[in-house]
Amino acid sequence: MKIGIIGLPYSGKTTVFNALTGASAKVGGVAAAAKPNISVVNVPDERIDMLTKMFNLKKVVYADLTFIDVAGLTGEATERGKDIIQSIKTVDAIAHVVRLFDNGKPPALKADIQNIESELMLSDFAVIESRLERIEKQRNIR
Ligand SMILES: Nc1nc2c(ncn2[C@@H]2O[C@H](COP(=O)(O)OP(=O)(O)O)[C@@H](O)[C@H]2O)c(=O)[nH]1
Ligand SMILES: [Mg+2]
Repeated sequence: MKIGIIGLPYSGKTTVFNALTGASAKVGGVAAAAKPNISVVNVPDERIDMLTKMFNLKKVVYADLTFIDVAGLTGEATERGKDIIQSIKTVDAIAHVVRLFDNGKPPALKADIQNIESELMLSDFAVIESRLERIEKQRNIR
């Protein structure tokens, strides 16, 4: 399963990514154009441990989770934002990190959530528009 971590810059995405995966990706002040951080972690499962023992298995395969920490969503629908949204199209779930700590600016929970959600909606809207255009073209050909 793949999980994409999104949120505004400096919201704590990479900090959450590091906490979840045990990685040590650079936090704070990472260039928006930076490549996404990707890490695959095993999901420990006592039931698998029990079965491994019970059947005396040599190889243990846990389920794994892939976390993708993307940099660069700004809450404004930019070309770069589109690329980033493209890169999370393949994920199974999106984890939206929202800043609740004071970093000089007080938290603005609602506005921050709305910013990112609008960006996602605009991106969906663009997909719908081009799909409608395509359907319209096909209809005219027939
Ligand atoms: N006080 C506080 N600082 C945090 C917290 N999470 C992240 N930070 C700091 O906020 C800055 C931005 O964090 P980062 O994970 O790089 O955010 P990103 O840009 O969304 O990836 C860094 O200096 C972090 O150390 C938190 O929960 N509390
Ligand atoms: Mg980051």
